Amino acid sequence: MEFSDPELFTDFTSGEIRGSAVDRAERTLADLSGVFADTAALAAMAPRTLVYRTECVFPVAADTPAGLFWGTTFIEPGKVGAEYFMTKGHFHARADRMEAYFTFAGTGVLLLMDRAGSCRAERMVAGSTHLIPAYTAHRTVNTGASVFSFGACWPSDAGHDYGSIAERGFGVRVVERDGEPALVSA
Ligand code: M6P
Ligand code: ZN
Repeated sequence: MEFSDPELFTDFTSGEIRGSAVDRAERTLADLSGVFADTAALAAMAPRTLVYRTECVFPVAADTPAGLFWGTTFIEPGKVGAEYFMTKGHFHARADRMEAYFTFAGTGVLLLMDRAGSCRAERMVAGSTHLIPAYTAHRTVNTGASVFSFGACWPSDAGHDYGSIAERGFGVRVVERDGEPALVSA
């Protein structure tokens, strides 16, 4: 028997994942309609502006029970009006599934919303580790001036429910006020 080399590497300063099976995806402003509050500011921006990208590893098919997915999300610095760039955000389609987030670089906020619409906002800084409970929507926000990156590990049968947030909205937004991030009820 011989030692084998690892198939995947994660650069813990940036979150970049290296390996043959890395799936890359991008979300531009055009992919995020309905996400940002200031539609006039949005209309003045280039629709192809990159908001975030993901590098993910899917070792099993989606919906496989008891498998794990792994990935990094990189959110660009930027705002639409006063509102910082952020992810679409989702509940899990199998809503009882948890997820782990851990920050590599930059500064951000993890917004959490339970099924009753009650919200929390946790600061994310390098090394911060966030165990997202079941039945809890999650969205991440880049509140800094550089790329904000964080890792994620979630069950392969969790799925994404974007529809509930599209219908009900997220109960809190993160905006810049006097040069600082501030929370406002939505
Ligand atoms: C993390 C994980 C992924 C998610 C991604 C972007 O990497 O939670 O499942 O897809 O963030 O978030 P969203 O899907 O809400 O745009
Ligand atoms: Zn999730």
